[in-house]
Amino acid sequence: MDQVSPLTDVRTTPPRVPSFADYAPLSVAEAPARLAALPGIAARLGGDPSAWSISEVGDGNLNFVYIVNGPDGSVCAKQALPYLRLVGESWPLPLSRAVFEHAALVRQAQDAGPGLVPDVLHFEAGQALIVMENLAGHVIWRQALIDRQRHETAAPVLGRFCADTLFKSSDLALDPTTRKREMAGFAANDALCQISEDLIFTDPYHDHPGNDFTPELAPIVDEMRADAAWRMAIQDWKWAFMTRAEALLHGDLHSGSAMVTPAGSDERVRIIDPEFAFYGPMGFDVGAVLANLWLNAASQPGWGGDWRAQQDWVLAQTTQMWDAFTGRFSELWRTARRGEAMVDRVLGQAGPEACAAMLARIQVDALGFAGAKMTRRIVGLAGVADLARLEPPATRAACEARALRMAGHLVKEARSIASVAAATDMARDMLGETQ
Ligand code: SR1
Ligand code: MG
Repeated sequence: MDQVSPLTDVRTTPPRVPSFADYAPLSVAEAPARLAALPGIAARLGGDPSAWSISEVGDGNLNFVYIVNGPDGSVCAKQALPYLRLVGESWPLPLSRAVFEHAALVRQAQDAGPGLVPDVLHFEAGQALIVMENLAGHVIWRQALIDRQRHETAAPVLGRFCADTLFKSSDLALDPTTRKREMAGFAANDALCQISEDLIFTDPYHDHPGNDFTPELAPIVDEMRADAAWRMAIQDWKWAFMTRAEALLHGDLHSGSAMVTPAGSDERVRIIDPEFAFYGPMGFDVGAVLANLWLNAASQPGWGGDWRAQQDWVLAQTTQMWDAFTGRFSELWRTARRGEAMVDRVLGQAGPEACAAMLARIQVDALGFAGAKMTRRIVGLAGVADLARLEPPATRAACEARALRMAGHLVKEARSIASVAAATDMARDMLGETQ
């Protein structure tokens, strides 16, 4: 048997939402004094708090993030706000998302092994505050991809991360009572689930004020909305997202949720920001990684230069990711299947066949969700920089149109695509300049 650590020890207490009666948002001015009062943080930073440098660096859509540097070290303090940073106070959002993010980080650290998610140094539930190690020297993978840096390990690491975290939080690995308590605990992250339900599966498909697409794309968006098969398929994927509580998902596993050190022999990959964590279909996280690679591949003609070579490299990462996922999932199936689903006392010799069948189902889901996620980033609120930064708009729209057509094929035809490699071949055909 695989020497995995006991799978239930970080799961004795499902996430619970505390009172936020004493919540007070951090500010650059107040943060040193408040952080100095936290156990271990002052010692890690060293020196006098008045000498610490602090900057707010959050570039995500939801939260404030402070980097604090002292003479002996640095930390990253992430605090949820009672609203969505991207939009402002007119879009309230519960502070409880920090509780689910912390709970997910703890579980991922155990399930995926050391060094893949940031170490949590301090968690203050009532302040919606997570103090973590500062990932100095890392950059967001999305930016690295835009800069055409080639991190050979990022996609395989993400594939393995998905296998470890999804398998080990599911009924394949956990006892049924623990799994159900976990699912119930994370079900209270409903506000963030609803963001995904709206932004991914609903808003892009009708005239919603939050949508944000390149005006030149309007005729293709109209075509999409007129396509009954597309509308029915996306609602089927929404149904799957809302009802199939298979495993604890990261929930927002795009290329902006991974950080990398400079490409090369000792490159490192970290997975961050699981505030959308909840129990959902395994293929959702896998599909998110595929989608963001395909979106970057779609942007390549727009960035010019030797775009074909870079597109080929990016496309190769999708099969690398999938192969790493299936390889590790199959290994865990053989060595760490201690749950009450898919038991050998019933499967007998059919275990490997059952594993292949489950991976085939996850593949279908991953392809369908990938199409859904590509569409939302092109048509809906919160686009991706890979495409959004392309100029002029006509160039951007050409790349986005190709990506949207591919997305439609994935959403509608996921069941008839033979493999991730076949989808990648389709991407090579559909995302080239001549289409
Ligand atoms: C309204 S928040 C927009 C998006 O940012 C996050 O990264 C999630 O993907 C969310 O849908
Ligand atoms: Mg995020």
